[in-house]
Amino acid sequence: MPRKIILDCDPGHDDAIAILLAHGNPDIELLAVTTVHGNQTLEKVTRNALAIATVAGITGVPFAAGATRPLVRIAEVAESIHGDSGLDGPVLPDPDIEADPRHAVDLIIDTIMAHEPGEITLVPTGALTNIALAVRKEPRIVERVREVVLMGGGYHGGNWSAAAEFNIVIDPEAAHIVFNEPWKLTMVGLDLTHQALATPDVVERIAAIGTAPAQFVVELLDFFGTTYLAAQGFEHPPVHDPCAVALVIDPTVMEVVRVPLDIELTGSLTLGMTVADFRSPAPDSCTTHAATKLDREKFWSLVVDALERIG
Ligand code: PIR
Ligand code: CA
Repeated sequence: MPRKIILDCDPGHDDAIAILLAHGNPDIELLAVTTVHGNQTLEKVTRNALAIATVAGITGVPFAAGATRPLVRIAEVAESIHGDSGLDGPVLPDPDIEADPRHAVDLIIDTIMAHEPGEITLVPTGALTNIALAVRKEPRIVERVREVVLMGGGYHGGNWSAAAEFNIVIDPEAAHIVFNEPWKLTMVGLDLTHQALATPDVVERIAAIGTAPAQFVVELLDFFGTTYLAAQGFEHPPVHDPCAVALVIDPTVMEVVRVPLDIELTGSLTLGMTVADFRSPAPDSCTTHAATKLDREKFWSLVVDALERIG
């Protein structure tokens, strides 16, 4: 049985690859794609999501726009990394599908409540605003989802401040809500995703596929590599968001530890830090987990295989 997921994202170069991985992998059933402010404005990332659906030939999956800004803070975008469109690099097609008229929060709630308990996995790869709003609007989703596997945070440090990662720090109050609910939650954070570097051999494997979606990914990675070098000094760009999808597909693609996690809301230097308590053993009540070590070969094979299937 394929794993049913809702992908809540802010495309975004790596979000785009996460959508393609979810669509192209036969062990994933993509139930909905929802968008949230983040890498760019909600309007731009939603348009990007629809353009990605067009590139990949995704039909019959609702795409719905969600929160335009964080719960408390002023909206912040990652233009230095993702460019003015949020998905700079390749020429984006005019979308051939329209956004679902429902708000993302309602689509998330309705989809979860219409399925059996334990059926749906939430995969957030952007700020957690939509997920936090959904929890507050319909708290029963917490016991109904199978698990939350998210890209965000990191126990070693940040990329948007010394202590905090972008998806968490742009809406730390939302992250605090999501991390403190008693559902199974796995943080696929920077500790893990900085091992998923798109090195030249990986880009060559993708280029060799020779299809339009694969070429689209090559162009995404080319732009992402340039900005990641200029803005963050990375020789090769880390491809964060598909890592969360990969963990849902294959639990052996990374090592995960059960560890208490919480979100710092008051520190002047540490706002949005995902604080991990590695004093062991974790208490029985602990339902949070953190990804630690990636099997790079398995991961990139999943990405390449999915792109080969999309054709
Ligand atoms: C990536 C992102 C934001 C900022 C930088 N510097 C790099 C986006 C990615 O889409 C990913 O979900 C997460 N936020 C990584 O911090
Ligand atoms: Ca993202």
